[in-house]
Amino acid sequence: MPDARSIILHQYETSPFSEKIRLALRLKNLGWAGVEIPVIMPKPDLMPLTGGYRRTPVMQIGADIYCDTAVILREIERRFPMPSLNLPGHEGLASIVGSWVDGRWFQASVGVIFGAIGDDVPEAFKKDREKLSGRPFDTDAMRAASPMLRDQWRAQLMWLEERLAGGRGAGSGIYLVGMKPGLVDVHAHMNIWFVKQRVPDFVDACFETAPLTKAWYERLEEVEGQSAEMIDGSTALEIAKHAAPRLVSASTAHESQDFGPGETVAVAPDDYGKDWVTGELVHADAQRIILQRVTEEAETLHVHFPRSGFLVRRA
Ligand SMILES: N[C@@H](CCC(=O)N[C@@H](CS)C(=O)NCC(=O)O)C(=O)O
Repeated sequence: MPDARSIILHQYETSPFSEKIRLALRLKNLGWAGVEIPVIMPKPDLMPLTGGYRRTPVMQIGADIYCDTAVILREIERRFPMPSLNLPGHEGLASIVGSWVDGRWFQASVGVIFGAIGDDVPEAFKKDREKLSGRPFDTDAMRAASPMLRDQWRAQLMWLEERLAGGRGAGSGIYLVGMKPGLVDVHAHMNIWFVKQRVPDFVDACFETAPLTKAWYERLEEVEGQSAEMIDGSTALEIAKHAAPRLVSASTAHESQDFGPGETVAVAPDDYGKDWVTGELVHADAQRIILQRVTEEAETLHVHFPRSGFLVRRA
């Protein structure tokens, strides 16, 4: 049974961003608990924890709630540093690669997948994603754009092939940076996994001209790690309720908008699913913002967001 120190990942099986975290947990051989959350809204057990952030995954450790894979990976590395995934050569570079794969390559992946299977997608899913993105879920347009998106997708896959083939000096090896898997590999794996789940023939065809990437991907897939203990959302809420957030020094130094600790602010993603989460500012630095929220269901929580990709305003 998980406790206040356990990693609880609110996720769903088919979510590529969740798979990014699951791969990191496998590589670090960490035990974790999982809550299978709904693929579409409503998410009644998640909302009390996040205060309105609906995207997937969310990590919980006791009464600390981590929204977005960038802040989740940072926290996993901070709390469980050994074995490290932030190996020499991965520092900083991993976040740069993460930003690329979460943005441009993910958008191409979505187009490739729904261009292929869009007609089989349930109506409720389409409606939910239209609301999330603020754009029509137009399967005809996706099918029409599919050949071009496939080319774009393969072009990005070939960047990995070039990296694996290139440079025989320091830093070259069987992973993207050297001889051991690290955070750069964790990020780069996500879209291949995502498309392979839904359109495996296309990925296999791309692999024919990317043998090093195929071997690299298969090496990562062989890592077993620990299996999750699945719990339900109400158990996760109980764990949060009986835990206290980790102590953190109140600090908002160098804030360009002059926020002070204790001020009420709101945070939202800047791309899609722009749901504002309101709370009392506890801490803000260049990479992270932490809001305190007092809730009926889980008492006091600290909700963590990354800075890049998020907007912050006075509430
Ligand atoms: N920047 C976010 C992106 C997360 C994201 O877009 N996840 C997808 C699923 S893999 C999502 O939230 N879809 C809508 C949903 O699950 O409600 C992160 O890195 O965690």
